[in-house]
Amino acid sequence: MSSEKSFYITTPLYYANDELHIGHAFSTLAADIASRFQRSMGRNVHFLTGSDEHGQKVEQAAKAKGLSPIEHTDRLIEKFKSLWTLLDITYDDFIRTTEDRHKKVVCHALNELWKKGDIYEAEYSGWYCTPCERFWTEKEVPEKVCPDCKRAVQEISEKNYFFKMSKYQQQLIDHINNHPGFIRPENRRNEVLGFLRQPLGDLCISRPKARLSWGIELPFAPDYVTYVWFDALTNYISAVGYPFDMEKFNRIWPASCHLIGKDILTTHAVYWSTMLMALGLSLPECIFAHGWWVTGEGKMSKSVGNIINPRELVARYGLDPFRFYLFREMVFGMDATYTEENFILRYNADLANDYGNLCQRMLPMLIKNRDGQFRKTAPTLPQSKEIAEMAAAVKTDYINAMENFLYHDALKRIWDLIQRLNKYVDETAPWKLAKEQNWAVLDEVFYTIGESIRFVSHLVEPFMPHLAPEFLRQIGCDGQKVSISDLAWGQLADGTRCTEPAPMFPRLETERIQNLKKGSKGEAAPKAEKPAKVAKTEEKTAVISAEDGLVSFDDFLKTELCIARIETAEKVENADKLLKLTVNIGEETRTLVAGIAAFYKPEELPGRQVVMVKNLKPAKIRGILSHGMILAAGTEDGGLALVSPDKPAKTGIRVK
Ligand code: ME8
Repeated sequence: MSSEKSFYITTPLYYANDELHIGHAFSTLAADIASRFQRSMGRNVHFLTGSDEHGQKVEQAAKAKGLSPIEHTDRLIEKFKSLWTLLDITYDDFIRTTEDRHKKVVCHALNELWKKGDIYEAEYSGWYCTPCERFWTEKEVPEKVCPDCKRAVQEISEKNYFFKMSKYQQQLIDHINNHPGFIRPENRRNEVLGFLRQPLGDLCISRPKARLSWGIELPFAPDYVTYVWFDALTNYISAVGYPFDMEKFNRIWPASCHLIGKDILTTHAVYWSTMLMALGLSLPECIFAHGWWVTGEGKMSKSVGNIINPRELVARYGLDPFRFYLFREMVFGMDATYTEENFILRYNADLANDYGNLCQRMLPMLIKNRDGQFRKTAPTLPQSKEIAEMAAAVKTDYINAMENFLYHDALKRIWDLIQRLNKYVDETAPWKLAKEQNWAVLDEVFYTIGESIRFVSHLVEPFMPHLAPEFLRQIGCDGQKVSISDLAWGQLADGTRCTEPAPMFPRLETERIQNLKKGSKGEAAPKAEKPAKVAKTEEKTAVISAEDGLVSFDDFLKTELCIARIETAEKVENADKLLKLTVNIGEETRTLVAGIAAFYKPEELPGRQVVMVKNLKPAKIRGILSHGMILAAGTEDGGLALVSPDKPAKTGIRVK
């Protein structure tokens, strides 16, 4: 076994209270994609996932089904694992918090902190939220509802055990400041630093058995069980040998990345980090908190009834398109809105048209004219040289993006190459070259295309582990394994013979989109439903205001409007009214600053289509080069409504 430090990646341990949905699938797929990528770079990978099985939520779910908690979790865990098999998740270990190997480490950690005086006993009264299993202070709950889940909280007074979290506050702040990559993305890092500006309280880590019995007993107080978060977080070390197999532990720990959703950032960045400090262990290299998948009704949750079931999507569209879609659509770190229409549009555009079509168009022509053989030639056409150079640049950008969990950027760069390649086919017109029997140039064109398909397929494999090898098979590189770090232009061997292409991504019927729309609850209705009045917003540079008097028709035509799709949105520092947006307008991505922060939260915006003025001179706003304006109008009630198409339009298309 190699003694090299492993790339150790973890997912959250999902609560074993209910079945999993695409949000959970997304986190686990993200860890799977990172693992596959790192393995292809030649690193040892340790990928951990599992289940969080103690606590009130699980106890209540079991009770509702008339089962004991362990009967309930045993059943549910089979479903978790079968979903991971369906999604082809290549995890190395699955830890359950009910396993002995975990429980004894939790007891060890509790004992260590107790002996050290970092856990103490005290009378406590506070406001308790049962579903979230946490206490709030008087000040935090002025309305007596939980700030997280909005349900009623109850006042409870009891003796409990506390972890001296406050003792590590400054050490944690210093660590975050000294390790810029520790909490990612940057907005989450700022959020944690903001949270740490307030004095940090101590953490109640016990629950009296009288109230909750389903948990790990405190080794020094048998009437209590451990708080579910203290229990669950410890999994990241209990699963890799701490403290009983330190040889293994030292090979794997610290984690390269705890991949989590933004909902559990505080527990990881603050509770877990201070627990590790108290135990004298190193902190993970990175905690990456991604955004949420939301639907028209907000974050997915059982109680809202807007759950998207990953099994259904895989059954309908296939595993690889499902994996691809989630990471192409979401800017990792931001929220994204799931709609099936969007899925179909993406599938048809990126997979059926761009990637799938290349083989479909080219390979029959290669078989007909050149006996299916790629003949290796040095690039002579300027476009062939450009593509060879672009492939190398895309690989560098891709590796950089993947090392930093920027999946969206990685896929975007691959698709830049695919789109360039489709253009190359149009420019070089191989069908004409064949007619003219210009074999030398035709061979060069086919080689460039074949080599690019090979290149792209290797890069895309972590996302599409089944279809990418199928593309390789079709171009005659069946079973080819190349470490991404070794991937280089020109490795497609002379004389490689392609096979008859099989359709890879049959176009999805747009009829289904029509049906979805008819059946939909007006999701695609215009956003500006309230009667809009023309209003001037304060940041005139950022949001266009239509109050500047009359213009001639010719003047109006000078303004080029287009459909822009918002990719990311974030607050502009020290500017309450401004949001920095990146928008996709088809052939390019633009950055612009919009004065809409008082009306829209950044997380509500990604995925929305808006109308944008395209041909506006760029302007610097708060140091950011803003290139474009989005249209909005004031509403009767003093709000602001963004102008959007009333059904999904082609991104980038001119508005006439
Ligand atoms: O919090 N979009 O478990 P959990 C994206 N047991 N990701 C989502 C999502 C959504 N709509 N919904 C859920 C717990 N997730 C604890 C964790 S860790 C030691 C203990 C993903 O079952 C995301 O990763 O509520 C989120 O953080 C996690 O599921 C919450 O899973």
